[in-house]
Amino acid sequence: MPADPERLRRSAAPKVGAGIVHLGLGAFFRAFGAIYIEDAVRTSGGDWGIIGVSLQSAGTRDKLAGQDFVYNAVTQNNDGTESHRTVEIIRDVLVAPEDPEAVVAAMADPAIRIVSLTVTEKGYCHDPATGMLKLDHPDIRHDLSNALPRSAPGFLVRALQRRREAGVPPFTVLTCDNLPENGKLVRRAVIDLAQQIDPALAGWIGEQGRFPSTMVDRITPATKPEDVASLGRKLGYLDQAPVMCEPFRQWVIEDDFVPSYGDKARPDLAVAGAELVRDVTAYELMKLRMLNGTHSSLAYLGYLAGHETISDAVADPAFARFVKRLWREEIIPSFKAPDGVDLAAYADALFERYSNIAIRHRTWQIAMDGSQKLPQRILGTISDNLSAGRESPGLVLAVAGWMRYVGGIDEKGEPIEVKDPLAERLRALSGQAGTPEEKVAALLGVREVFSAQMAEALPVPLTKAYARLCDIGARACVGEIA
Ligand code: CS2
Repeated sequence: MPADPERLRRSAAPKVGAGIVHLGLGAFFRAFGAIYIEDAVRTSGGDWGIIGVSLQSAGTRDKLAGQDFVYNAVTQNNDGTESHRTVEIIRDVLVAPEDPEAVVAAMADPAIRIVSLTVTEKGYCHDPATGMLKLDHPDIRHDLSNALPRSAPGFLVRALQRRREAGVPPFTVLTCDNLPENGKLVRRAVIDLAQQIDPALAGWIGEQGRFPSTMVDRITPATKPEDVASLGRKLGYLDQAPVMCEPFRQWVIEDDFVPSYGDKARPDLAVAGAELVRDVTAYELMKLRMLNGTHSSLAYLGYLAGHETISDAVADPAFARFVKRLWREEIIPSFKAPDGVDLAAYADALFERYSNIAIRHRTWQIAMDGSQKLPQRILGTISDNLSAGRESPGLVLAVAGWMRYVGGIDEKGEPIEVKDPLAERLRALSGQAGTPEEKVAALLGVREVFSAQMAEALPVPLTKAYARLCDIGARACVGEIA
């Protein structure tokens, strides 16, 4: 079936000018931020076209370029029905490794007022346990001595440097990754890096830059070849780069954009359904702990138990009881709800979302990069429970599940393809240790993941959970706790 850009392009409306550069043009942003921004422009106007940047490979650009950067977002409902819409807000896609100068130049263009990011947890080059920029990270070391960067913080700093030299105000940095206080985190990374390059630049960014924190939420599994084929059959032409997503979406944003742009500082996101608030912290905690924390728990334990997707896992009664117990007994008591939010109802809604059988969200996909995810998703909850004298047997089992997973061998003795920036080190640590106690101790020693306090508090319950996992398997362990 051929591609047909003419049919894909929905309207003959004139293209809006670019106002946003987005770093990390993956499926999530195309199913989420791009749609909010397009909806805002449709209703309220503004030059908010998006220039996407792929920081790694040319794959997305190559697919989108052949169809004028237009693609379909397919919403998959639990009853098996689907709807799709075209998204036309992307103006261009740049591939950073091919031409980093073009990326810095695009970000330095005075028409650009926002640089948004979905570069995943590891893209910030920070230490997950402390939140500090890793000055010894290979990409950061490269960016310190080269004007054309590789890392996301490097691109932000070099583009801000160029704007300052040209007398142009900074852009707002709008991070959309699942990290706690994500605005503060990226601000610190940018200022720390700028400080090494030019302290005056760091001062200027600190004073004039804006880094609102955000809470982002929409389940967007990776697009599979069968999704492309099935959409093509429905449309009668090929869209090579559709994105698949659930109906639900929520975007909570701190309303703190670079003031000198006045009412042109951001699109009218509220009209598109985003919530603009003063402080997003409570929403972030809720989402990271309740959604992402249980996602990761289901990912490791579910994968070990042989469940391919989240919906498969929660269709298993033992896992369904387990995840509900996690919310009720361990997660909800650990933090304060955002004003007016009923956490029990939020948990019920999450369970419904997880049960959507049309969304084939693989446990393996969510299991990726666990070393970067565990602290904010699970360990913070365990730590707060410890301080309050509460136990967290379910979350401790999830951490034990991660430890078993990164060992690289599943319950049938088959290899696991572990994707994680620390994968080799984690596997070696686990492999070299003999008994469950030694394995747990070795992995607890990984300071990027576990603080000294956690490493001291967890050996006994974790070793017990890990040994039990080895003895009776993940499904039975989940059943024991649920
Ligand atoms: C998931 C998230 O892959 C993962 O780690 O937990 O991508 C999750 O689907 C989103 O945060 C939902 O908003």
